[in-house]
Amino acid sequence: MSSLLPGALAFAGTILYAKYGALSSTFLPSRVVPVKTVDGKKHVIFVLGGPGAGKGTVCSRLCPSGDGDGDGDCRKGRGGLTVRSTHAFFSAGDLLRAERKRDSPCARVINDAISSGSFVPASITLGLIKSAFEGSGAGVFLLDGFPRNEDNVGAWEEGVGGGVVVDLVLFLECPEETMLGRIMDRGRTSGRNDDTLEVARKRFENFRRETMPIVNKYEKEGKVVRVRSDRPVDRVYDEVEEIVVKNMERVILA
Ligand code: UP5
Ligand code: MG
Repeated sequence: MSSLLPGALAFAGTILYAKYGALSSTFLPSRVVPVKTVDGKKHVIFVLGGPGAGKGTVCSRLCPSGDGDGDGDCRKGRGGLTVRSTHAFFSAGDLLRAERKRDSPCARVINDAISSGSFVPASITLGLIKSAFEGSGAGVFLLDGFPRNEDNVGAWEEGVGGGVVVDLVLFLECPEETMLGRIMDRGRTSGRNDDTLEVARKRFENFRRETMPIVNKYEKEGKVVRVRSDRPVDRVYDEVEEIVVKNMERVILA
């Protein structure tokens, strides 16, 4: 019974956050009671793959937060992913798109990078990720679309380092023509100004040139788990869920 308490308090804390969205960031973390992990640290799974590989699709299904409070916490997952905020999902791209809508000094830099298919400076992206993590009581984060290049990895290692343990890099493998087809389809309704043929080509080029070396680097460290994502969504999801649940069982204290 007592082991349920941290989860229950974390849940209450995020409800408070939803209700009093204006709570200052210094006040908020004291309300968020973290889920306990085996080593007392936060853990992360980097979810990588080309544009349109299906990163957002599987992560949001693992983590259908859907409660609009912006804390990324996942309380309605299936299977082993239960009602406590054991894990949270953040998409680096979504964090950047939200930030560019604000009247922030970074908005223009973010918009220029996204709309040209290049990468936002690492310090901006990492700042948003760190704030998102700090506002969550989850033990394991699924981080979609980061790190994208050497700069991102350097910023992560310097700014986060061993403070958050990188458990896995979940890499969604998909042929480029399939990804391009998906982006073009989605572009009809997504409203994303980077879902055009011209920008998509640039995104693929940057993915091959800058992101693949990162995947290869983590592969040499034995951290990469590959999942083929050119298959029906349910099959991709089932395989990903198994990997994530196994990792959670290893990391989260009951
Ligand atoms: N779909 C998904 N899975 C399917 C399946 N198995 N079968 C059939 N259809 C499937 O999926 C794309 C589309 O395919 C959807 O319509 C879906 O229904 C369908 P989605 O899950 O959205 O794919 P995802 O991999 O998330 O594709 P996305 O386009 O979001 O990937 P990107 O990596 O290009 O975009 P992201 O949002 O991460 O980044 C956008 C930009 O932000 C970058 O180009 C960059 O400018 C900037 N950025 C940074 O600078 N730094 C960062 O760290 C992150 C982003
Ligand atoms: Mg996405």
